[in-house]
Amino acid sequence: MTAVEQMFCFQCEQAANGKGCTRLGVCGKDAEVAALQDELMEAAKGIALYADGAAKLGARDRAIDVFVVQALFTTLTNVNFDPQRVQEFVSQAQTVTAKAKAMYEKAAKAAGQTPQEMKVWQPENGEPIILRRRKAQGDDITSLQELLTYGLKGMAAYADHAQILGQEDPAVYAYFHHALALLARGEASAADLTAEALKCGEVNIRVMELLDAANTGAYGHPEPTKVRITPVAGKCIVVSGHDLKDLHDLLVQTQGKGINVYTHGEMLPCLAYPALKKFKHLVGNYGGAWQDQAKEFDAFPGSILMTTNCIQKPRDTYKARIFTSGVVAWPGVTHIAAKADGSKDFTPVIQAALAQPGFAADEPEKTIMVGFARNAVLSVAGAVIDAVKAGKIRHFFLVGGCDGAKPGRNYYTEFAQAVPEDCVILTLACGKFRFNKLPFGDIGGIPRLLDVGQCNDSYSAVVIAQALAKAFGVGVNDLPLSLVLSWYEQKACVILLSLLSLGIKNIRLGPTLPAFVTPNVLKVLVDNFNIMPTTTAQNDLAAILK
Ligand code: FSO
Ligand code: SF4
Repeated sequence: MTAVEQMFCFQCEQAANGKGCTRLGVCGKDAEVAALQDELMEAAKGIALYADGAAKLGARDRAIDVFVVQALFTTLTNVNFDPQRVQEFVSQAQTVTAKAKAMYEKAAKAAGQTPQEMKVWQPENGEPIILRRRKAQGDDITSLQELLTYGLKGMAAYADHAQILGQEDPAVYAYFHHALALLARGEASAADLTAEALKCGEVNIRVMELLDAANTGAYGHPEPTKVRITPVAGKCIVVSGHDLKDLHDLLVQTQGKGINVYTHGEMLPCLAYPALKKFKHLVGNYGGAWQDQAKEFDAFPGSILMTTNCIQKPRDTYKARIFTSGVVAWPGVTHIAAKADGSKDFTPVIQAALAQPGFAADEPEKTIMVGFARNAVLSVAGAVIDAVKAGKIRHFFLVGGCDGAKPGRNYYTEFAQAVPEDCVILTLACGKFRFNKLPFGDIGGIPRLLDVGQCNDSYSAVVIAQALAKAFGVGVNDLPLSLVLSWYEQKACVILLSLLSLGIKNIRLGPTLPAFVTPNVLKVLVDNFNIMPTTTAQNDLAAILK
């Protein structure tokens, strides 16, 4: 490390030079926030040591559980860029540590045990923590530690969304503490860390199930829905991120105010939920994936609500009319905080929308179909299975995952376009904006492009694959189904771990392999799961259909 390397972060696909961000994150995260996030991660591990000890003695505290999850979510890519907000978490962590320690000691005494001294692994010099661990423990161990860490961060995002809507499982929180405590001790071997990363993927399936229950329980099962993707005349608010409750509560608060609400990015699938689409002023989707937001928000004549990742540095042109909620934050951007009862007052967002001109006129109507989550797809499973048996559907492709700014991501557009006409594409997450406005037609009434939902709806895709496997009496790996995934941040990491934990093989992953995966760790993934980096759309398609 040179003197100018003030930070080190390689947790996302944008890691500078495919190695790591060392001065300023490509995402915009600066060295101050990077250091605070590192500190927060270490603090969360310290809390987890006590919470894990307590959990083994049957004691837990929900407030501690939720804090740890939100601390992890705060450190996810493109979530919290505000040093003040991250510092608040770090300061709060001290109180939570003391609380967790007291809980553990009380539980130990009640069990007639002498409380153990909990020692967080403490590196010795002042470099960014990942570099220190690399020197102390080697690249491969650090790589596996980070694989598990990013799995936990991604899982935390899903767990937080689920708990906001009342779906929690103490066993999931206990697992967070267990895995973080294992990282805190810093003693696990490569084999143990590999096994733990797969375990994290397995636990994440439970978390995704909770999230699915949370969303469908609150807003009904998504149903196939034709949605407008062009603006209509009038005042407007656009909602981005992944949080369904924020959208719902904003729709309630904007009712009768003459404001149209649009989804953006990963909020697009919200237009298919019965209890959300019933609001007539939820008029459609505006724009595409997260990396185009600066241009799109600039041109949006209303206010903007960012409910989760992926926020980018707001331009001055819209900084005063963009708002954050949940764990998202950007310095100088107004944050809509939750009150003690969890409710949020979106008045500032509404006032900002009313102060803007809105769209002057309707643009010509264009629509796309959304809403092919598990309930909708499985309700026509009979027709799908018949079409496969009759040879009308040759193959299924799950082309899903995150979008990003790199030119190599055109692969996914080219791939989707090259998929033969007798094949069906399932898609989810924000990568679909590369192709979801293209015409794909249908096979005997079954649309060739089925939008399963957000990355947060990956559970739906797993359930669909498992149901098809059951119907055909084969394993998921034996289905005529290929997974072609794009990754960007840590939610994609944990989805990948979940798929591996289910034994799913032959996944193609792009646009580049993670910087934090060393050649030795990659070899383990290739040897056990035959993970393949994407090459060219034509080559990969030909290899799959051979
Ligand atoms: Fe995309 Fe961003 Fe949903 Fe991610 S908006 S990249 S995997 O945060 O969460 O798919
Ligand atoms: Fe770099 Fe990604 Fe880390 Fe941001 S999150 S600092 S872009 S590796």
